[in-house]
Amino acid sequence: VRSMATATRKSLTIGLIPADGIGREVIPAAKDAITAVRSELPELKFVELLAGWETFTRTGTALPSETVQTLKENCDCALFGSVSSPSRKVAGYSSPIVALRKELDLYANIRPVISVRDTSGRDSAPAPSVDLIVVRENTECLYVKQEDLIQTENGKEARATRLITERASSRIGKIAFELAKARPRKLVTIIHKSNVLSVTDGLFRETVRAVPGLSNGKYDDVTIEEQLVDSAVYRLFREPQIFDVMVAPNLYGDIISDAAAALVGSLGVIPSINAGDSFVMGEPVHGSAPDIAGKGIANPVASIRSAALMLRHMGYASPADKIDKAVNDTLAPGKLLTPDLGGKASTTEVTTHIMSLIDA
Ligand code: GGG
Repeated sequence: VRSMATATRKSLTIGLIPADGIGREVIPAAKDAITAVRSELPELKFVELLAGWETFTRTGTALPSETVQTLKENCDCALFGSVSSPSRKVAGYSSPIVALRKELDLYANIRPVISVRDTSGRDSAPAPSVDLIVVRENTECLYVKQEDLIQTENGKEARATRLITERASSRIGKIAFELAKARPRKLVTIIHKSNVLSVTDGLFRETVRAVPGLSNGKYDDVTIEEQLVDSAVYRLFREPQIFDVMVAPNLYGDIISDAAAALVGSLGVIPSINAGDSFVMGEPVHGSAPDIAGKGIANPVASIRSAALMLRHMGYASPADKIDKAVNDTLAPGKLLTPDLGGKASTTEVTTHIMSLIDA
């Protein structure tokens, strides 16, 4: 979306936060991919940082202040792996990724979903080609996590605050229009449910719709459409090719991007960046996958692509292109795939192959 000044940078310090589960297997692969394109980057420095459920169980905090301080003071960007937050409330625990996005004001979660090849396995009905970006607001909605549980005469009652502000909706809207402007189809679809949530989603919808009018004609060539979130999911599965840039409040964006991943074979190939005005953090969309953690079969592609997306966002387009090309050339023949894509390859085999193509 925007390039952070690259010309003057003499070194690039990248915070690595593998966190939990397969994050520890795929973030090293992303580090290797960045290292493989080092000749096109300033001097690289990597800093390993702690966060996550395992860190919480050992230290009593899921996001040590040292991690946040190091990111703010010493790092130019970061890569986050995946976190295994428990589904029940645990005293003193709070999701570190949600906290980090807020702490660093990484207000835009940008998730491109692109099909590389037909992974449906059906010769007669190939999967439709998908090329869309989910732009998810990253700091508010239900993720402000203001929840209360009270006891009433009829039993327990739980409430959550859903925060939607004009400021956050406007800045995420700008990101969506900026991305759409640079794409061939130049289409922004606003995802909401303002027929029911007319105040909160109504504000999101109106604010995003108002962005072009406040931009001195900059986005006049971008078409705006809108879809109720339920209908958007239906149409996403029926005719994904109708979408280009989908912009959504936090929770809808989270769900839609996981759903869209099913259209391109696996969550294991979907990258993202968490972007703010002065910092960017790459992050695979997948979670910590405890069922396969430690088995060496996690798909490294989402993390490697997240590294490329992060570099591209910072203005390092050429090394990002090299990484993306090596990933696509690895996936396209369909021969070297991890089990999530129907193959038998290991994390190391896929990573090594991608690296060999970068070096070629
Ligand atoms: N890399 C994405 C990720 O870790 N997803 C799992 C997730 O969203 N977890 C939220 C949490 O555990 O706090």
